Amino acid sequence: MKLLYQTHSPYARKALVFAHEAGLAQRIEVVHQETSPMRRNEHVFAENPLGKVPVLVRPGLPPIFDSDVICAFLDTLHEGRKLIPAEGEARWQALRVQAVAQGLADAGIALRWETVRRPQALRYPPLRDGYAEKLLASYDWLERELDHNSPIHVGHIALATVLSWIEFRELPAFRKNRPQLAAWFDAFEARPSMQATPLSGETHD
Ligand SMILES: N[C@@H](CCC(=O)N[C@@H](CS)C(=O)NCC(=O)O)C(=O)O
Repeated sequence: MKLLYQTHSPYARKALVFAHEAGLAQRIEVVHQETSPMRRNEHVFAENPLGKVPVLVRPGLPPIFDSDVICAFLDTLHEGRKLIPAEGEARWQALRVQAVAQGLADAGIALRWETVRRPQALRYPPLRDGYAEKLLASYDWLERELDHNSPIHVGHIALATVLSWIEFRELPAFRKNRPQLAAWFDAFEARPSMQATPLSGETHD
């Protein structure tokens, strides 16, 4: 299988870290692709009509996107403990943490448009502030609601990869006054799956 990937995408890294945690990384060839809504990438559009990474290209089968769906598919390919719990409250907790992590990535990208990506004259400060507020409220929620001690699940993977990206892009900081979240993240970042997938590179708009 090939993973259309970007070394500075939190979503792509989430899929790859999931593959490492599931013991599937050896079966995946990582292919770097630059994407931006202002820079059409034909290789990516050929597999995903949204023109976004990650995409999992499977031999003889249709490509799979987005990162949530790739993780769900990968979880069917291994015999170990499932990283997306099948039932009960454990399932809903994993999926809601994943939803918050996805929202953090979405809001973080939107915030970057309003701070560094859009030409200065087209930026809109009230929108910037609204996205920053979503980040801060989500950090507070995570400090209260994250299940630090449960076995690793897809929500943890999505969260660690997005928090790492938030620090990489110097978005509003999450550590101050959130000791539990910070300690959990530091421990997760030391895992081999995270160490094997460092972030690098700039966005090309
Ligand atoms: N919901 C998608 C989001 C994917 C996404 O936004 N990827 C970015 C890279 S960080 C992208 O390729 N953006 C290009 C574009 O918006 O055209 C997922 O979870 O995979």
